Amino acid sequence: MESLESRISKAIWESTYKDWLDIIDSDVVIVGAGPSGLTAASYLAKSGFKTTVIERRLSFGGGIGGGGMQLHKVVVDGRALKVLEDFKVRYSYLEKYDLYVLDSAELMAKLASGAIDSGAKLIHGLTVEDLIVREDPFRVEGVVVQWSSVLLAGLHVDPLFIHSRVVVDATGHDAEVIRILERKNPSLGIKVPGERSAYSELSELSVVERTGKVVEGLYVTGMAVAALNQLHRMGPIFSGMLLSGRKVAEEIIRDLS
Ligand code: 48F
Repeated sequence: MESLESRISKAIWESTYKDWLDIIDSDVVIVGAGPSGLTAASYLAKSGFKTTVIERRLSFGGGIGGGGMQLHKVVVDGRALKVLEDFKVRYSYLEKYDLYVLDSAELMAKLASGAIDSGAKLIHGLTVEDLIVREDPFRVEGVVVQWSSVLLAGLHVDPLFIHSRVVVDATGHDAEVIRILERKNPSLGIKVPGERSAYSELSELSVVERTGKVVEGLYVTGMAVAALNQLHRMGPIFSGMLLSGRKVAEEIIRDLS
C-alpha cells in the first residue's frame, strides 16, 4: 500500500480533475454564493441544468453572515415564505412588526446545502476576473477564472476558462461581472451607476422587478441588479434577494428550454 500522504494527494488531485473536466462545460455559471446566487443555483440545478457556482471567498452566504450590524438575525416579509420552505429554513413571525425573523447561520447553511443537494457544484476560493464573449452578434459564453489567492498575492499567472450557455452576475453590491462588461466592452454602452441610499420597501420590490437578462448570455440577480439600475439599498431584509434568485432561475429555465 502506498503511503497515506501519497494517497491523500492522489485522491484529491484525481477527484478535483474529474470535477473540473465536467464543469468546464457548464449550462450555467453563477458568480457569487450569496443569497441570490445560491437560491438561483438550487432551482436551476433542480431543473436539470449543469450549474456551477464560483465564489471568491472560502465560505458561502455572502452578506447573510454579517446579519444586521453583526446581529445574528435577518428578516423577510411574507412573499419569501415559499422560498424559505423550499429550503426548509425555519422562521418565526413577529406580528407587531409584520416581519418573519430567521437565524442568519441557518439561512446561509440551508441555502448552500439546498444548492448542493439539488446538484449544483460550488467552487470556492476562485474569482471571476473576465468573461468569454463572442461578437456579431454579441453574447457572453462563459467566465475567466483565477484562484483568489493568486490575485491577493498579486502574482502574474494566466487564468483559465469555464464555458457556459449562461452566466449570472450574483456578485452583490459591486456588480463585478457587469462592471467587467462595462469596462472591457464599451461599445455595448452598458453603465453601472451603483446603488442609491436606503429605501427598503421600494427596493425590495424593484430589485425583483429588474432581475433578468442584461445581454445575450448574461443575467443579473440580487444587489447587482440595484447597482446596474441605480436602485435603493434595503439593508438586512432578504425577501428581495431570495425572490430575485428564484426569478432569474425561472427566466433562464424558460430561455434555455
Ligand atoms: O453580496 P452578496 O451576499 O450578494 P447578493 O446575493 O445579496 C446581497 C445581500 O447579502 C445583502 C443585501 C440585501 O439584503 O444588501 O448585502 O446580491 O454575495 C455576493 C458574493 O459574490 C462573491 C462575494 O465574495 C460574495 O460572497 N463575489 C463577488 N465578486 C466575485 C465573487 C467575483 N468576481 N468572483 C467570484 N465571487
